[in-house]
Amino acid sequence: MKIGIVCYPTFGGSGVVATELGKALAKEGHEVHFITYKQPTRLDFLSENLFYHEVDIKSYPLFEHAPYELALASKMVNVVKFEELDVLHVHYAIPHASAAYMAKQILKTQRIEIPVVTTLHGTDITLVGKDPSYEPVVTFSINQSDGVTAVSEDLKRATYDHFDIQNGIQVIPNFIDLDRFKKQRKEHFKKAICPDDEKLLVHTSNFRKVKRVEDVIRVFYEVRKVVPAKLLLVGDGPERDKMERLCRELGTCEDTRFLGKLDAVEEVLSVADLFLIPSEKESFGLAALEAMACEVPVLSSDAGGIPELNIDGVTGFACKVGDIEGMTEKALHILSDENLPAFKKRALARAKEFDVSNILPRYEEFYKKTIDKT
Ligand code: GMT
Repeated sequence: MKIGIVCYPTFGGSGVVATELGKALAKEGHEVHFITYKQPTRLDFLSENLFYHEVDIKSYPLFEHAPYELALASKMVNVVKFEELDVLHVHYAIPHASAAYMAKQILKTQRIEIPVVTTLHGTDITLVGKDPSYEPVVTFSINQSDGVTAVSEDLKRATYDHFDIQNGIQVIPNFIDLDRFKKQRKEHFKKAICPDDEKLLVHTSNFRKVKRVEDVIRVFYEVRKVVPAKLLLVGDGPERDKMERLCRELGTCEDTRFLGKLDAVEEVLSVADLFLIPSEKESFGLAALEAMACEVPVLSSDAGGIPELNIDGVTGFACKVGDIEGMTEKALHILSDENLPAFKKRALARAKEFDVSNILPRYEEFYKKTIDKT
């Protein structure tokens, strides 16, 4: 097939999933065309089947905000037409699904039919999408898509709860490339961070409020009172300064490191003993899956779709949002020398169920079904 993929090209989970999907489809022999405003972060290798089309966003003194959606729709029209695409797959509804709708209507006037698949990723529904400033357009463009997928059962439910949706939604969970995300031998790295064999806790995120990084630091503060431990915080975002101040207030700075944005997050995960993801909302929790693939148990909140991935009491624990006391107790349970090896083993076993080789055929089948009915 010839597949167009539209996504955010940055570090966000939806862009990562879209890029990894495109790379995996290209490896299977499909021709994949990325349409984004800059080269996707994870689009890091050359393949004869991979193409990248940059959206040109023209500015003009009259515009306070350049009309990205129009530039994107115009680029979609051109790429679909000249590359003769079979399907357009847009990741994250805002504004990709409505731009795709516009492109589809323009192409119709030129007698070109292009099926549009929209994948809902999370905040496009649970946070931003349901805001009255976007809701009518999100509802309309989901209903107008030829196929809709969501990354968890919880997100599918939330979509029907928050929007007036007549379309069917198929759940296709996120996936992981186990050839890349696997435990690597990094003993020297572990020794440098944990010279006295301390337990290593890790959190990775975009440091937005919804991630509740504060809970990570507070749980660590409590855990460290009982077992010697270190904390690595990977990523960057609006809450980072506040979190650095919190570490100073609690006096945990010497055992905490803020690493900023990292490409090779799997190297850090390879030496971790526990991954923390206490989010307020989380449709899937790709970061947790990356940790599990590197044999790291997960201490999460029970928000959104996380419990569909992190099985409570098996691969880690899923506690109530904000329950610092409960999370501390569970963290100490996992980190005990007698429990840790079994949790690590079960985390990896669970991650294997989400290997790209299991999920990719579900997207291929979904594309075929959507093309056939259009
Ligand atoms: O988590 C974010 O803020 C980024 C966001 C995105 O769209 O890039 O992530 C969402 O999509 C990921 C990939 O499907 C999911 O793993 C995340 O759980 C989801 N985030 C939220 O629902 C908050």
